Amino acid sequence: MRQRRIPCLLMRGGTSKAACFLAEDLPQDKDLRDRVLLAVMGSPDRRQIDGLGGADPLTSKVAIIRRSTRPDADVDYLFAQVNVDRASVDYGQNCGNILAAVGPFAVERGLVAASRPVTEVRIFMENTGQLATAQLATPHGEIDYDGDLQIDGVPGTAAEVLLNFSDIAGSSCGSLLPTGNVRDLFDGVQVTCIDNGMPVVLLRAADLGRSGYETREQLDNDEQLKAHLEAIRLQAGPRMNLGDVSQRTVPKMTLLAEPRAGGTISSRTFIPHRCHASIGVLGAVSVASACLLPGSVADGLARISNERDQRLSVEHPGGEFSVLLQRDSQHQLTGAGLLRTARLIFSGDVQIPGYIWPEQYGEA
Ligand code: NQM
Repeated sequence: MRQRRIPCLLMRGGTSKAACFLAEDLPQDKDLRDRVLLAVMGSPDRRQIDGLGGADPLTSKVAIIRRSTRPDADVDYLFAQVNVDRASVDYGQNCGNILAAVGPFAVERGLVAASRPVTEVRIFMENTGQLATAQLATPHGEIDYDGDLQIDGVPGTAAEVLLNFSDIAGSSCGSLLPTGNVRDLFDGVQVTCIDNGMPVVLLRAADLGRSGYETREQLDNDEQLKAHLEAIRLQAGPRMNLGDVSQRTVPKMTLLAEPRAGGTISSRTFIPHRCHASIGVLGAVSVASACLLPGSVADGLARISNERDQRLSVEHPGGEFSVLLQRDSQHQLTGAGLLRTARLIFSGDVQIPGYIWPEQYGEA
């Protein structure tokens, strides 16, 4: 059977990597599209030997982008988390790291014209129905990927991509504190359930008998801890208005401890079953937001000052992640900004076996 070729840009966005597609190049039938995306990544397979995926949730990602019909956006971005070892594709979460690649993709593919010296791309994030803006360096009327910004978790330096979010509270759960409480008790452990862009359950590492400074590998091998976290997650999910989360990638689980590298707080995040090498973008925004909430489980661990616009540094296994949180005069959160980098790694066609997308289905 004839193989299909689908135009694809392989891009790094922040500390993650994704195959990026124009929506019109993928099948419009959702089930068929999912089978195609599984074939793109080589899932289900622990090693993803037969696809582009890197055998890690952070490199088994897809961005589907189209020109927006909304007056307040230039492009629509649908994020897909392709499971590594299960035949499923999850659209129930957003991804702020891959968001950093969406602006460059839009310019590369001609969806947005570059202006000099900076191009702003307004992005509608379809997974959560919210807006973000990305500012890109385009000094010569095209994307300049080279620059001086170093972000922890990525070797070398690159041009900065400034991401801004105005209203992301309750992105998936409907409100910032979806259980209605700043603290809840599950299995005898105090947690804070929060959604400021990403649903996260926060726990004090010490309450689980851990330091919170363990390496990613140590935590990934800690089966007892992972079973305990999953038991709490399954109880927290419905209370966070996420329903049964046994097959979902949200909420994420984050262990907190006092900062020990001059930051605001120390974190270890499970996404949700493997420990993150660093921390997700919107996950970090949720963690930083909890640091400002009196009574949260971060209260007492976080080192904060009390200004209105604040830079909070979330320490993670690979360094730190800085989030700028904006608050109004009543100290309510009004927005968040942060810096990422992106890289166009490869531009070409990904080949899909004919038996996955047979000819009778026609073109995209
Ligand atoms: O929280 C991983 C990542 C992410 C998501 C995850 C992200 C975010 O690091 O916005 O960026 O939490 O599954 O790419």
